[in-house]
Amino acid sequence: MAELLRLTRAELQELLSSDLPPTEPGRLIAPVDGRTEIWASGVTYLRSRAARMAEAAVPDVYDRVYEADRPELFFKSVAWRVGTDGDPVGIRDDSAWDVPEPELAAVVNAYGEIVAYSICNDMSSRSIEGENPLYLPQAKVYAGACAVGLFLRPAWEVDHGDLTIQVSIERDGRVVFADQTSTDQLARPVDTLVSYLFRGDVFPDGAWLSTGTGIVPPEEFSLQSGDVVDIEISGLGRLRNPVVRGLAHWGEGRSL
Ligand code: DO4
Ligand code: MG
Repeated sequence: MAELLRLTRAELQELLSSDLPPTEPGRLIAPVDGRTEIWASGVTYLRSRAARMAEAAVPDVYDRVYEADRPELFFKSVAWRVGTDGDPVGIRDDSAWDVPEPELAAVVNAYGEIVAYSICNDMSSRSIEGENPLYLPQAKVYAGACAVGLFLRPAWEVDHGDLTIQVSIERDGRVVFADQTSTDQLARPVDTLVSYLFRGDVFPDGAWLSTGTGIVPPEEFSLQSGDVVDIEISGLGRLRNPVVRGLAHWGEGRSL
């Protein structure tokens, strides 16, 4: 994947139009490798602004960033930590309030061109982020905090401004939360988010930029160990992950 993200969009388009070698049977792993980084955007939907202002001890930072020219962008994961469909996602032992964030992800090459779209689950601790915005990295970056779709759809095949994002959370075989939104509710153009990411940094193996959540469960809801998070984005497929609490399940050398 990193090699593909070192191509220009035109080169990739040409490559994908030719006959590709057949894939070998085997377990599919997350389509992120090498020096490719995962970044995320925040407070790009009204729903996210409202939920964060409600939970936060310092609410006005969310209001300000929603209105500002400069978006909130934060580092989410290096490649080796990223999970994919079927892998567990984590909730922290020291967190009391946890949610998935089902998001459209833009996959960007080394030249800053969007070449594909996929799904990202930006798992988040609301209790840690809500206590103090300076705790954001601990709320967002931990074992099992990031899972992405197994498949990428070439950007030229997708109308990314009109995709339905759905999530359901199952507990003991029952759906305990379900909701949906559309990317037409995204307050900022995706290419503007990408251009801010590339303003002050270089990504020799490209980057994924998750575009923020438009779905936040109600305040009384928190994920539990054993839940299953199921995210679907129209045209981009599905990402299903069981939830585990703490580090006990994350064995050494295991793909996260
Ligand atoms: O401001 C904190 C993170 C916001 C976020 O992850 C989102 O809006 O999706
Ligand atoms: Mg998010």
